[in-house]
Amino acid sequence: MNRFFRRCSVLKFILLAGFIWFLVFTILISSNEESKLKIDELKSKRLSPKIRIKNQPSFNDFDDDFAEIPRKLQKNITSHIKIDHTIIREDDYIYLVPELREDILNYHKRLNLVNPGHMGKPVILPPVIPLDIQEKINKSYEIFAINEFVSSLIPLDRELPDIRPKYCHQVNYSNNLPVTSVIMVFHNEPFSQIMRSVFAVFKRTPKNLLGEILLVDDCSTRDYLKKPLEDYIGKYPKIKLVRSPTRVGLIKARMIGCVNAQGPALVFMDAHIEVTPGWIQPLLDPLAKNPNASTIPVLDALDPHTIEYRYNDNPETYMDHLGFEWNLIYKWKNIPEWEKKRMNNPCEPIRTPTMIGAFFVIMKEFFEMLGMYDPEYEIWGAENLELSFKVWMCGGELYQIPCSHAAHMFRKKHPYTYPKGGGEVRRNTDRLSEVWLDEYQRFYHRATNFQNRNFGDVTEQKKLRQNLRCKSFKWYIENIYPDVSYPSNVQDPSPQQEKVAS
Ligand SMILES: [Mn+2]
Repeated sequence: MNRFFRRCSVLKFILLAGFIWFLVFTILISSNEESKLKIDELKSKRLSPKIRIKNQPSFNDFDDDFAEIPRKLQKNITSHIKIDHTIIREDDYIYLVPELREDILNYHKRLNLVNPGHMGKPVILPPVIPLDIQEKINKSYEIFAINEFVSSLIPLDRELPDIRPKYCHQVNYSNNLPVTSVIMVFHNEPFSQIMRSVFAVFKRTPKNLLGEILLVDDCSTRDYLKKPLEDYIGKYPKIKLVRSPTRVGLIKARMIGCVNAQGPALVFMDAHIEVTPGWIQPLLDPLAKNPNASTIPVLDALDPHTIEYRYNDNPETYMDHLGFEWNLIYKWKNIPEWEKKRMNNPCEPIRTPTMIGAFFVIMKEFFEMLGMYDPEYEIWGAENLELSFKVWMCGGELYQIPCSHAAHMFRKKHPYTYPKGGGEVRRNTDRLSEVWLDEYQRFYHRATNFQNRNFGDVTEQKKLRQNLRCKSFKWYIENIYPDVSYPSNVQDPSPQQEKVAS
């Protein structure tokens, strides 16, 4: 009898276990189906049939690549490449030097190139190019909107000039700089570009300051970003890879990065950026002094055709800072006179009203305290302004650092069509305005013809602002961004508009 019962319970157990397995399996399959559906849905929405073209490139479409190129680089600037550069102490900057593949060396020979891209110089191809190579170049533009073929010819850890102003070499930074997690989000970007961003960090970050490089894959579909990437970065224990199983966009992918990062400092940078010698210490120094500070470097540009590192080293014009216009899109601005007066020398951190989206540094704890980003923001846009307002209004400071330089790839075109026809950016700025602009919202409404657009629920964000006891937008405008420009027909935007920042 006893044995019978035991058998019975064994049978029950087997049946139950089987059932649970079946349940788990079904749930797994259906959730997978669901995520597939979402991606398909997104894909099908992305291009309306009218503009669907053959070989439609898949870009890092949440990104700011179509954003404005800094004004200092819009002018017809020729680059001045200096030869001298900081000597890298080997014991401080340890990384495995990436080797040039046999086929790459072969292209160098065929195209008569010697150390292409060295010191940030443009790669100039001969006037006559063999047909098979021309085809590769054409394909590069088709797929990536940059000359990825040329990019792949340049060593992944190429040398770059030290373009810091002279004064920067004499600055003593805190010897208590925080260890950093560098977070790079990518979606279907070229291998050479991602890895050159990674190696620039490796090569120019003292090993005691670099905790990890966290690559966040926002659901890339290209094969070279799957196992080949894993095999490649397997040699580098400091590189970690997190993959999002569904496409979540830059904003959420960065939050995934933050959650997975060790910190205590976080560097968020696009996966198409090259940092130059001495980049990190001046960015971390203000954070060592005030953990509620956030910093951005001076942003130079990578040329999409020649992969040249382009910069402006004229001390009169090489700095711009960032503001915004009333449609809540950011705008490069001249540094106001009072800010120049406040500084003791031209290389001090400059207070900037807003930050660039491509690159910033913040303490993990502060970023989390600010609620990271509004998680309802979609695709791209407004998140850099949101974080800027939060930093300034909720107890922090935001600085642009003249002694830190990095170049961002500004692509020539942005072929991406937003699933909602661009409505995403507007929806984001609608939310931004509703939560943070207070009585200044009327300028935004006027600038964007706001008439009851639906931007979803912002209760949580308003609650966060209240809980953090953030300052008013009036305070922000008067103290941080008094040089904001108002529409010409506005007589009296704010009674104290004339007040100059303290
Ligand atoms: Mn970018």
